[in-house]
Amino acid sequence: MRWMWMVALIALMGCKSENKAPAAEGGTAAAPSAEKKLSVGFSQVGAESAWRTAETKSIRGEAEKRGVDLKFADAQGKQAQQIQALTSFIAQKVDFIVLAPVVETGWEVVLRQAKEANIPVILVDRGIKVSDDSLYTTLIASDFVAEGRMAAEWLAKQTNGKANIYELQGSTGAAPAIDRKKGFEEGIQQYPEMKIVKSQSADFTRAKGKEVMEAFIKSDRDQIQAVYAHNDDMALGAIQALDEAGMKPGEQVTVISVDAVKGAFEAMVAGKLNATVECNPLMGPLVFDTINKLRAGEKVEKFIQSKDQLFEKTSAAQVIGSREY
Ligand code: GYE
Repeated sequence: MRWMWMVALIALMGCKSENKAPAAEGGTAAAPSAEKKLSVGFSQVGAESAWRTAETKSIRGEAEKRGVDLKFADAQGKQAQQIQALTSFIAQKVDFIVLAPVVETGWEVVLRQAKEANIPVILVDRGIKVSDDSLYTTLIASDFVAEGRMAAEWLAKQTNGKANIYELQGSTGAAPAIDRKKGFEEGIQQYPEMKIVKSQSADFTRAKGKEVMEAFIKSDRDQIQAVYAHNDDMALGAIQALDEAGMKPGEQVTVISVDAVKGAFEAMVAGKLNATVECNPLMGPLVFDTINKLRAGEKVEKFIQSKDQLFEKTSAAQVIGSREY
């Protein structure tokens, strides 16, 4: 009988040492012990768009599926609330932090605290600017510059390289707004008759998209030939404004945006949106696969890029049924 206790004890000692992986150093991470549920703190930007709510649903749904103790915090678009959430996650000694950073800068202090607490930080969908990139483990996102370029190339073909463009920018200081603008401007550079006549932030929301477009129509009605919106929600607001002004969006005015949410496909089927560049929000499986790799002590890429494609209204009716978000 006594020898049986001995075997159990040795086995227990064996599995204990197995769980302790090397400390966080950018590409790998400490693993929580076997009996403790994996705890993850997720700081989300807010719920400003259909895209954002799809991302939240994907990450929360996957956490539930995998039995993860997910602590979720919605920052309502405010960086201060995200910093508060991260500080609380650190105090709660979570195993991992998942952060969708509302803006690019201002994260050094809190990320240094997470690093000192040996908690790896995974960035989702938006990048940050830091002096020391070991302050986060990896970024899982799309290439926003490439999205902007894709939109520009499509619009150049559609308008034979000649258009007065009105741009609806995303939230000021946010990586997708900065990079989608940069990529688009690079893409139209070679077309001297493609001009961004006016450009203004509409905060990635439908309501602001409508408001800013109404102001563009009031001041420049007859000049408006094309609208480039950094996300579908703003484009849908702009389409409403153009419709109410009797300006036939999708025909008289060419409208292109980014995200490829369901609402955009409905607008394309209705002929009011011409094209949208996909940006996949269904990050849940990739986030937790990456966490599992890190728990197993595996290295992961610093940038894990999701692939995007452009959808046009000509094929929207065939595609809409298969869209997941
Ligand atoms: O395009 C937009 C959301 O960060 C990629 O944020 C995301 C963007 C997305 O508000 O709809």
